[in-house]
Amino acid sequence: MSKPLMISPAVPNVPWQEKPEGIVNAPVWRFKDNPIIGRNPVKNVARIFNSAVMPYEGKFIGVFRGEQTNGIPYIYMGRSEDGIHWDFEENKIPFVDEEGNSFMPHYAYDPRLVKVEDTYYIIWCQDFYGAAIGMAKTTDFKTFIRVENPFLPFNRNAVLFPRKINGSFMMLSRPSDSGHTPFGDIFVSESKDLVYWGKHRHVMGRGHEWWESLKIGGGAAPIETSEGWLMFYHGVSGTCNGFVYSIGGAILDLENPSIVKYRCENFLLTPEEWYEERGFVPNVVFPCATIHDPESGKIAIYYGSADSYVGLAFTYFDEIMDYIKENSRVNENDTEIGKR
Ligand code: BMA
Repeated sequence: MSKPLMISPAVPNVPWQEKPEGIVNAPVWRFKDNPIIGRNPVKNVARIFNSAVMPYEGKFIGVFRGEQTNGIPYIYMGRSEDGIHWDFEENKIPFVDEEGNSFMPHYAYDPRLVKVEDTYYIIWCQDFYGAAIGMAKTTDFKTFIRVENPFLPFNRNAVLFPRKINGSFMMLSRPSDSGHTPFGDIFVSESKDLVYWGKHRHVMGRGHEWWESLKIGGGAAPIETSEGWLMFYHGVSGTCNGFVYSIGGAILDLENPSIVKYRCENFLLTPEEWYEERGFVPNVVFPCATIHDPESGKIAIYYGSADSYVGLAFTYFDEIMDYIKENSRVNENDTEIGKR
């Protein structure tokens, strides 16, 4: 069988550290200098976590969930030369409406950042009479124009695919409640114009496996490959001491991403290190972005840890594809088209 190919622009400077000796049977390893973003990283922000980054003009740019010292989350911009050391803007991203008037959400968290064609989209969770998906677009990271809220409340964990599929924007999301949501599956919706969304389809249900048996949600923007969309997502287990968030991996059908081709039954990363187990919310690893390069096969995964820090983990494309396929266990409702 021929090797799968990653289909995305070259990024020769993916932040990187080789796999340490002694890590056996685990395709994802942590950066040894984690966390890469510590507490009180910028004026009036106590913690940055659950944030998304991407390559930009030979360097890196990102949108960061900053928990302000008044406890309210908002989105801040950051820039980096190497994807590891970040400088943040002191001011929140100044969202405007189509007419250029200030249009700030009440709060905003868990941003994802995705480039589709020539435009960068930020997708986050905000208040829309309850938790719902917010969205904005920019072409220059100076003007950020809000796009009208795509979905009804309640919803979280939305992320766009990095290209249109059969002429439509595609977005993953996780319908929820407005609280801590003790349930949740991943769905996909499509739109020709980012205004009207439809053809909502079920992608994946919470798993058989305990680490993702309570709820799951989209994470990083899916990576296009010759075998389907490689998706890093989060899966949650409910324990007697609260939720535990782990990172999972799946491969979705290229033309019909509501069909799951492979789904790894093992978590790829689960809280183990102090910065994942100890913090504002213990036991959380929450992926929001990858930086990846088709030539070297390097994939750097950015994840929030313990709602307090940002961590970085790595994998090789061939290794993660093989691991997901070798350990795949798909449910009946994963492999169906998802329109009942
Ligand atoms: C979810 C979201 C995430 C957070 C997680 C753990 O509901 O709010 O931002 O990381 O809970 O607290």
